[in-house]
Amino acid sequence: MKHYNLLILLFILPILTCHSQIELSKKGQEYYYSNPIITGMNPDPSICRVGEDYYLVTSTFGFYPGLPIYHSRDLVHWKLIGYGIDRPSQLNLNESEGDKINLYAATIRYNKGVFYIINTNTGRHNEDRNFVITATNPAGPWSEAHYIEGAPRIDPSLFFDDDGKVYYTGNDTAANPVFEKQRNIWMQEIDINTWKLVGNKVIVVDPGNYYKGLVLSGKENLLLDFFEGPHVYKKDGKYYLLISHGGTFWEHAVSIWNSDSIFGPYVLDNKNPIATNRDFSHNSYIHHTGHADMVETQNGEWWMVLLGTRPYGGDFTNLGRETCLVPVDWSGEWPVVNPLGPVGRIMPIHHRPNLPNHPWEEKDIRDNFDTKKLGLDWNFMQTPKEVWWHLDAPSGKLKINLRPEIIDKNVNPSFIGQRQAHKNFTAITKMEFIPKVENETAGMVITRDVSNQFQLVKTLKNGAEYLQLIRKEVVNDKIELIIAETQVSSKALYLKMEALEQLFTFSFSEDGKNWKILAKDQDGRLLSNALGIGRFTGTFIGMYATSKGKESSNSALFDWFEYSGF
Ligand code: 6LW
Repeated sequence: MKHYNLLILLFILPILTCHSQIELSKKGQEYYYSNPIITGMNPDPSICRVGEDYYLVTSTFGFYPGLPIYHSRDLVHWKLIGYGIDRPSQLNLNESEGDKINLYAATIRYNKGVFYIINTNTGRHNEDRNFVITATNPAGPWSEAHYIEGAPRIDPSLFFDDDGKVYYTGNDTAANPVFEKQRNIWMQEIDINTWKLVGNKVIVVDPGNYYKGLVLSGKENLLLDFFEGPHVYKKDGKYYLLISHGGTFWEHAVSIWNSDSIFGPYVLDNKNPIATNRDFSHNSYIHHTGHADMVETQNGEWWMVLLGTRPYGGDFTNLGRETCLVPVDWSGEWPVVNPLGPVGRIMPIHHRPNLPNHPWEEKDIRDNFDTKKLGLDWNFMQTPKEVWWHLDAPSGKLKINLRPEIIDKNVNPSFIGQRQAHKNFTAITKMEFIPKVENETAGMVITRDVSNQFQLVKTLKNGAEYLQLIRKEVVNDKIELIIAETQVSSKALYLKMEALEQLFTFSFSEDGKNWKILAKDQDGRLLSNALGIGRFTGTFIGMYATSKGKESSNSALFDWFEYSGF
C-alpha cells in the first residue's frame, strides 16, 4: 500500500478529479498504465501471445459484427483489427431465445500457425451451440463456425497440451445440484480435425463437494455460485485451472486449482480467491472484477486480463463490463495477483509490463463516411438480413433507409452505433432528413442494449417538422416520454449529445454554429444496468432511422459523426 500511495502522489494526483479514466502524465505513462485498458462494453476478455504480438477477444452478445479482435505489442495499448464473426454465413445472431443474447464469453488461442476462437451462441435452441472458428490472420477472415456436438452450457476454452492433445473445458449445470447456482467445470479431449469430443467427459471441479464440506482446504472464501470462465495453463509440468465465480457483479472473483495430470484431481490454492474487488465499496473506481485469462510475455512475466466496471453516480455502470489488466507474480507454485499490493486487487493504475511502449496512432474523433466500408467501431444490433445502409463515397455521406423495425429485442433495426467508452463524452452528427409522414423518424440514439434509451430525433407532427427528445424506459412495460420538442425547418440538422457522468444535455443547430439546448440535466442512470436491463452488455450511441412498423422508401443522410470522450 505504501508503494501505491507514493505512486499516486508522484504521478497521477494532479489530474485524477474529473477524468473518467485516470489520466497519467507523460512521465507517468513511462512507468504506469491505467485501467480499464479497453473501455466500453468489452467483457470476458481472453488473450493469447504470438511472438511479440498479443491478441484479445471479448463477448458481444447480439451485436454484429461479433467477437472483436484487439491487437497489442505492450499489453497497454490495444487496436481493434477485426471481428471473429463478420459474415451472416458464419452464424445467425437473429436466433435468440427470450433474452438469451447470443455470443457469451469466448476463448482465443494460437497453435502451430492457426488462431482458434471457441465460443457459445446462446441463442440457439438445441444442445450444440458451442462452436470454433479458426484463422491464420487474426484480423480475419475467420472460418465458418464448427459446432461441437454434446458440449453443454457456456464459457468453452481450449488447451493445447505439449503432447499434441487438445482439451475442451467448459461449465455445466450439475446433474444433481447441491445448491441452486451450482455450475460444475468439465473437461474432455477434443479432436480439432473433426471438432468431435473424444473419450470421457470429466467433472474436474465440482463446487458441490465444497458445499457439502467434503473438501475443506481453501474453502473459506470460496463463493460457490456460478463457476465459469475456466482456462487451463501448464507451468513447470503442472496443470492449472483458473475459474471465475460469484457471478459477474459485486461478488465476482477468480480462483485457481492445480494438478499433476490433466483430468485431475485438482487441488485448490489455499489463498483463493487470487483476484477480486468484492470487498471494495460500491463506489470504488473499479469493481465487479472477474472472468479472467492469463498470458506469459516474451520476457517471462505473467499478466492477467479480466473484466471490471467503473460505477459512477452511485451503483450505476453505464459503460458495462470493460477490460482490465493486472500484474501477476508466478515465480512460486501459485500465481499472485498484484504482488506489490494490495495483493489480489485490481487497481486504477499499475506499473507497466516490461515491454517496449507501443501506442497506436490516435483515432480521428470524426468519421466523415468517405470510405467504401464502415469503420470497425460501427456495430449493428443482430445480423442485418439486407443491406439497408449505403456509404455514398462521392458525397461522402452515410445513407440509412427507414424501415419498419424499431430498436427492440431480436430485431435488426436501422441503427448503426458504437460503444460509449467514456463517462464524459460529446457526440455530434450532421443529418439531412425530411420526414414525409408522421411515423417517419431519424436522428441520434443512445441506448443500453436494445432497451432503455434517449432518442434525439426529427419527425413530422401535425404536418410540421419537429425535433424531439424521447426517453424510452423498458421496465415491465415500455414507457416512451417526449421530454422536449421544438419545431425545426432546415433540411440539415446538427444533433449533439453530451454527458458529464450521469448528467446528459441534448442540443441541436441548424447551421452548425449556433446551438440551442433542447433539454439538459437529463438523468443518465436510465442507461445503466441498475434496472436489470442489459446486465451483460453496455451502452451504444449512434444513428437511427425508422418508419415505426410501416413500409417507407425514405432515407436519412449522415454527413459525419463525431465522438470524443475523457
Ligand atoms: C459469460 C459468463 C458470465 O459467458 O456472463 O456472468 C456471461 N458470467 O462467464 C456473459 O458475459
